[in-house]
Amino acid sequence: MDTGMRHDRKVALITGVTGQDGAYLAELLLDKGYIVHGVKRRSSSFNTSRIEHLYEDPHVENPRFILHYGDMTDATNLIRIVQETQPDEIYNLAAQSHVQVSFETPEYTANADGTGTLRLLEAIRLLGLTRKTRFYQASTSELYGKVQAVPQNETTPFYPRSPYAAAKLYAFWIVVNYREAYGMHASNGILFNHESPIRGETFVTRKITRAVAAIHLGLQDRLFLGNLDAKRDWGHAREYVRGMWLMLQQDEPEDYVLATGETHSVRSFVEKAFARVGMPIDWRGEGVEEKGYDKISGRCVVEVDPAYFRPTEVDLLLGDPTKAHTKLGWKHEISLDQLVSEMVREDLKVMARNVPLVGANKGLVHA
Ligand code: NDP
Ligand code: GDR
Repeated sequence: MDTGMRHDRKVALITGVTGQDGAYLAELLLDKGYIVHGVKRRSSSFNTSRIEHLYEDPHVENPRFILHYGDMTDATNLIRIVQETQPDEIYNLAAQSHVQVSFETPEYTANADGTGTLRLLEAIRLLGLTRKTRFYQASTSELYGKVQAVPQNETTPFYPRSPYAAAKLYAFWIVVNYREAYGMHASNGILFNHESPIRGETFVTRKITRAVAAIHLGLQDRLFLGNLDAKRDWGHAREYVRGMWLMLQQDEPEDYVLATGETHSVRSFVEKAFARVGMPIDWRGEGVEEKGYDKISGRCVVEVDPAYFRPTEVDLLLGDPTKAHTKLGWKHEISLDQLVSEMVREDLKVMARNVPLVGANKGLVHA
């Protein structure tokens, strides 16, 4: 099968296509007329809910969205997929992407996120595609880790604070090395946190908006969180995938920060989310004793659980996206308030539809 050569359309390969960013990016590229190949993992139950709306029956002639089973830990599999698809652009989004989980699965995280990136770059090189295939690497603001400077831009020193960030640090530099050593068009997008209604349920924003919806509907009593003081630069994923695409359309490969240039605490995100369902939050107590009460009913709805504290935390992320503004013409437009409203609204719809399921899931959101 040589799916890449049958059309004059551009061909893209997305690893991590079943994830938040993979789904938005696949949608964007299909809209732009691309043929999109996606790598998905085999799982014991369906893991394609985010891309179901893009699914095409593989029996139709010349499908434009094609899925391949694969894994970042399997080099021969990646080589075969790259060979079969002959992509013009590869977007490497696949990763064990949860920071806290990386403390529990450090070796796997290094393998998938660090060495996995090397495997893909080697596939391009071994197949003689270094001139044809452009490469996007999902790098991260977690690389900045222990704060060295604020705001953070492309020249701010890295100081990773988790096995996840250390693995992504290797991936960052191996991308730079393949660019310099082999002249590949390979770019790192240093993306600050970006969220959406399809964000993974155990990342803090989605955990909060799901809980707010469930508490509002009487399906859950309270929300347990870790560090309320952590500050993040949160944007909307739909806008960030456009930035990824723009990086690969440039004449020269470079690394870019994508961020909003604003930072907010987890506590402030909680307040904004509860405000959407008419529950103003009153904070009482300090440290692990801190609790959030609904000012109107007086009911406790937020508690701190130290189980969610990380062995080493990233306290403050604030990105400076000036380079992306200037060179890519990329700028975020969706505000944090709009993002929170959209997430709460969508979770209210989901919770209202899945009342029995929500009950069954209580207590399972553990990361
Ligand atoms: P998600 O966790 O939503 O998606 C990760 C994707 O990677 C999923 O499709 C997952 O498959 C897949 N995956 C995980 N392990 C493997 C593996 N071993 N082999 C193949 N596929 C695998 O992440 P996001 O969409 O939020 O993020 C996309 C990328 O961007 C990640 O690399 C992340 O680290 C990085 N990033 C994310 C930011 C954010 O704020 N969202 C910010 C900066 C960087 P499955 O669905 O089967 O689990
Ligand atoms: P992060 O996202 O670690 O920044 O990584 P996450 O939403 O998991 O945490 C953000 C901050 O919130 C604090 N926090 C909690 N986090 C979770 N998950 N659950 C809690 O209960 C909780 N309570 C407080 C965390 O300590 C942290 O400070 C995300 C991922 O998408 C990475 O893949 C990506 O690289 C970075 O964003 C940029």
